[in-house]
Amino acid sequence: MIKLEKLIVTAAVTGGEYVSKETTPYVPSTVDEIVAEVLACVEAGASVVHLHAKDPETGEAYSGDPNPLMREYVERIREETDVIINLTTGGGRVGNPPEVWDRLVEERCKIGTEMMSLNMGTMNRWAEHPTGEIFLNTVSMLERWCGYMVKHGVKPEHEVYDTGMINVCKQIAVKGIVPEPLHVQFVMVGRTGFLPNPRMLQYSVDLLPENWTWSVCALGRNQIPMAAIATVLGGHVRVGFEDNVYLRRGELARSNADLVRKAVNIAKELERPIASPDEAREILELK
Ligand code: KMH
Ligand code: ZN
Repeated sequence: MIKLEKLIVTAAVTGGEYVSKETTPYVPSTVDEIVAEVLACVEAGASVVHLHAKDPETGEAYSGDPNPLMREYVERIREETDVIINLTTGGGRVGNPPEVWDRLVEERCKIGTEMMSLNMGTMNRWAEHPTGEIFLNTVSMLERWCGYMVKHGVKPEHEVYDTGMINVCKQIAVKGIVPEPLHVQFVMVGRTGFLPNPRMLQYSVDLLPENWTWSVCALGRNQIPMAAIATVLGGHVRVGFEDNVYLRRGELARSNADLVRKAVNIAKELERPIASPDEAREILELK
């Protein structure tokens, strides 16, 4: 039986280290641009927005302490809308050595975000990245960061790139570090992670405990097709510039809201209703 729970659409509007004005001139970069883009995505049907801190001039990942900028995003967005905010922990590391990451993450838990991404394992990077060729997310880091999030009432969004990371999520749950049900996002990046295809998704969903919620984030031209499959299977979806800047082959999307509209229109054709931010809070059991 396909669960017809309302669909949570997440818009990853800013992108991290891989998205700048070089990638697309449409990436929101100043506080005003980011707030406007968030409002456009909410209008289009997004109930969660995922944010990284951006250099206002270049649209590159902000280098230095990202928390003051993220606090400004949160405060400005809160003045305008009740969308769920989901701040990154994978980004925000440029110019910040590992020994300060714990402090930055714990501080970030206290600036009003309801969710934060948490990458459930260390990975090789295939593309040039300002923080080097290893994406460091050790188990001890994850356990500490989950602790901060639980302490400050922030729901982790467990970013899972392969089936091994599903086991890490289960360990986190078994050890009582994060209360169940967990929320998992299958990040179908190809390369060193999940191949973006229906069989891989179904196999991975079947490995999750029944009551956990899950979402799909796929890159480039796979973003919308995998969102469609997740919509049919009863999962939730993430779209937006962080993972894909194209509206269709060869045409840049002028706004993240265009990508939100694509996902929403597919859901409507499939008669899968769209969750409001408050309905999403209920589904995700946000405090
Ligand atoms: N960049 C995405 C594939 C994070 O920001 O911590 C996953 C992500 C992780 O958004
Ligand atoms: Zn991110």
